[in-house]
Amino acid sequence: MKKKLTGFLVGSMALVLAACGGADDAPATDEPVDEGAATGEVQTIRAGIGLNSEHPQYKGLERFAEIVEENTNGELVVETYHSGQLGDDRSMMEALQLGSQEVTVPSTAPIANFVSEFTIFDFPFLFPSNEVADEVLDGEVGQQFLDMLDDQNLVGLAYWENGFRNVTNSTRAIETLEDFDGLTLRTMENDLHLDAFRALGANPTPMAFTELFTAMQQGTVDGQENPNATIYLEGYYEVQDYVSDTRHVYSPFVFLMSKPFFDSLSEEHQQIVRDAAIEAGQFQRELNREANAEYVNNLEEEGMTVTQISDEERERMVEAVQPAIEKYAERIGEDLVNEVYEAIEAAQE
Ligand code: TK8
Repeated sequence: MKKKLTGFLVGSMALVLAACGGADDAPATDEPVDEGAATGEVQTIRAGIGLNSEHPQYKGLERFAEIVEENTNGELVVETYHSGQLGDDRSMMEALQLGSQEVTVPSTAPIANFVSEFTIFDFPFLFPSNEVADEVLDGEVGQQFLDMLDDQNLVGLAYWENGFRNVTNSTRAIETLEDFDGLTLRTMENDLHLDAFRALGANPTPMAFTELFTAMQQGTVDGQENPNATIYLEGYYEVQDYVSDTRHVYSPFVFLMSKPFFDSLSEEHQQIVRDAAIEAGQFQRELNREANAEYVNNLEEEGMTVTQISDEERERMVEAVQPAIEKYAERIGEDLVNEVYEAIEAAQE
């Protein structure tokens, strides 16, 4: 296990360095609308996220709503909520389990508190590019993880994209491994993120996304880590001075639906919401990649110091987090971990 993981990680590090974003160019498909007889009953889908209405994640949610309402002739109505109006990721997932909310789209990190195998998607430096992530997540391996959600009263319909995460802080530019020393960084509520940032020398503290801006504003934390689109659109440049291009984790979003609600739908409507989540996800991924690539310039214009991480320093970070990765790889199980790594290698051939 140790040899394979180290070998793979160092090997893929070279790919991480060569990684470049790319728009997912899979064309959106326009399923023919089945003019089936309306049952007359209207069911409402309450769809909530933590990011604000400017973020590509919300644009994706609006696209989902359009497709579903059109293809069900209004038999399904989607109410969209943003900025944590319905709660934080964990509380919205619990609401889906209870049936008091129908859709949310969290990052994989908080999902790992419900299905621990999802931790693997937050292994630092796991995915070398957006394209490889798409191929693995949208393939058999990704579906295998979505199937694990059923036991948690959740239905995983599709993977969307949060993106490559970068570190911001208000203390110093992060250019070397040593620059992490002692920084109090907010992390998502995920044990691997805590262990990984401790291994980098930081002082991580888990926190719901909805509390993050205030914590930075009040100096409770020195910094946080998120993709550029979130850093810019949530206005973190108002309370953070430095952003470093660490790209330390590629974060998938998972489009979740309450299983009690999904099971209450007709087979036709189940297929419509599944297809809509996939089609809206392809739209969201494209918007998200454009935003993550573009907004780094906006952050500089807003006064942030943007720092690149050298090949040598990123390699040192990869090595520093290896023990944390191995600890969780043991917990997840060698077979499943190897399946993911082999799918990533196959996607690069
Ligand atoms: C938004 C979160 C956010 C995530 C985080 O609800 O918690 O930092 O990256 O996108 O899911």
